[in-house]
Amino acid sequence: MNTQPITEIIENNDNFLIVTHVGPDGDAIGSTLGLLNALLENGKRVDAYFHETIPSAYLPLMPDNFKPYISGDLPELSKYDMILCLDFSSSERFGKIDFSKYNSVNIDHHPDNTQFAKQNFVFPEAAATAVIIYKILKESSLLRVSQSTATLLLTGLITDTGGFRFQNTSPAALRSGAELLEDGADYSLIINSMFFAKSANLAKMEAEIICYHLKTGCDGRFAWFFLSEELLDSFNIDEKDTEGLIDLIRSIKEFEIVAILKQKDGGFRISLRSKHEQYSVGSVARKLNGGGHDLAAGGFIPSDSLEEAEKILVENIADLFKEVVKK
Ligand SMILES: [Mn+2]
Repeated sequence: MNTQPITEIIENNDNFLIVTHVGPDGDAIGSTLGLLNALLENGKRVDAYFHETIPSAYLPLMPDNFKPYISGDLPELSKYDMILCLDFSSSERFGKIDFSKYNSVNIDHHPDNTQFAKQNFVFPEAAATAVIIYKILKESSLLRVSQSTATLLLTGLITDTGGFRFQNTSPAALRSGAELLEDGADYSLIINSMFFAKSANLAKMEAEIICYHLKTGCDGRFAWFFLSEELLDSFNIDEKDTEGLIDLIRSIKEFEIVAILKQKDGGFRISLRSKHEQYSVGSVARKLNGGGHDLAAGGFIPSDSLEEAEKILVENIADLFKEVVKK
């Protein structure tokens, strides 16, 4: 993983904009805010942009002085010397901007990255984009990693590895985790904010999902549920606080592949997770207008009918199980 060219870009430029994907997850937020914090602390001019407000679970991890630097409206991109695009594989994950027209740097770990920026640095071997950012900063003699930067970057690493449970938990990932702790990352703050902070309402909604909304197919090897607006409303849950919901069903032994469907933009958005590398949900997602990793991916089925979307999804998963048997 040669990150030296990115270190040089950051050292030799000023006035950055950092952006990440829609529906930001822990790695998107941790790497964006970690890099924002590091650049601010090292005297660079920098803004960050998120499409939506940051999920409330992350607020305890954010330094108080961040607000002025985080924009809710997309700023004029041409006013920045350098745009740093973190943790997203294609410009569609951002919203139809041709980044190649700007001084843009794509820093990502998704294997299906489309190299959409002017300069592209994609490291699929990195467990999280936060690990790449950490290496960029550590290799610089000019940039210092403070405790709050370390906390934000470790948040990205811990969330993208599911608390060091997912297959991307490599020796390098664990080493980066150890080094971030040595740099003063606040481990208990991260763990308490990410894993022990579920609202009672969310816990009740999870119980309702398991009891009444879960469906299974493919001889019980595939499970999914439809997360409707009505369900969210009835428990007073904000959709952006449901990132961990897929693990609710992934944690169940019997299911090898799991999915959540949400109705969006004239169709159904699908989050997919697999427990076994031979069943690549990334390959299913690519057939369903999406993409991602082998074990974690997302797609989209354009349809008004939940029934139809579920039928298409189950057929695709059934094909995946069959293909592997044939091999
Ligand atoms: Mn990531």
